[in-house]
Amino acid sequence: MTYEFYYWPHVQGRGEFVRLALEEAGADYVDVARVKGVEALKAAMAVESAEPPFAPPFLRVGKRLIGQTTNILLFLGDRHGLAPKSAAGRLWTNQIQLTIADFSLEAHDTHHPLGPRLSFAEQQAAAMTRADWFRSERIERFLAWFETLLARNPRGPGHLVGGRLTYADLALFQTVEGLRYAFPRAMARIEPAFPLVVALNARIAARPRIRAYLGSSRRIGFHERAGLFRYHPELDG
Ligand SMILES: N[C@@H](CCC(=O)N[C@@H](CS)C(=O)NCC(=O)O)C(=O)O
Repeated sequence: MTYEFYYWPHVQGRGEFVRLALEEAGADYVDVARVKGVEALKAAMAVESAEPPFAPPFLRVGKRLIGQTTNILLFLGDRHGLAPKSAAGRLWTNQIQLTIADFSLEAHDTHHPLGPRLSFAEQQAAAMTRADWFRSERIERFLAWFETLLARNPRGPGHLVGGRLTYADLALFQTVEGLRYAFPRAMARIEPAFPLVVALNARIAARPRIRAYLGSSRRIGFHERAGLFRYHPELDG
């Protein structure tokens, strides 16, 4: 079965968490808007359904449209062995993923603290205040939590959950990569204190399917003006 994945073309955004899971799973999928254009995405959203998604990303599985990034990952985790099988393990992985969603939204809010209707220039003063807090407190608070999970994992520090890769490992990888892109100076200062997170990142990047994906044209690059993680030198430091 071929999944149809729907997200804004040319943007990593939240869609990238799903793309990474699809790629690691070796799933058969079409990134619809990248192939057919954004109109195909809008058309899928406009279809009358009793269960329409609120916003991209969403995944078509047969007749079903599954929305919300974390919910899509819950589904893919079960289907493709990217999550534990037990209810407790699935819940814990979901909890970690929701925290990654919080973290990446806070990263987004550094460049657009007043929302997407105003340009960066129009909200630069607020962005600098928000970014200062993010850099001085929030990055460390989140990374310390992930470092603790790795250190306390009864199956060892190789993964966030249990002894095998989960979608949460992939999502943390994407988040750390995004932070390195958006806050290179801050991350160079902060990340050495979190060696288990750094080591996990390196292992994810070296996984054969992930390495192949990152080197392919399917991987959209980070961008200064699009996505959750954007580089503005004024916000780094
Ligand atoms: N919590 C949702 C957020 C979805 C979301 O905000 N999608 C953005 C793109 S990343 C969008 O297109 N939003 C349109 C809107 O909110 O009207 C998720 O994780 O999927």
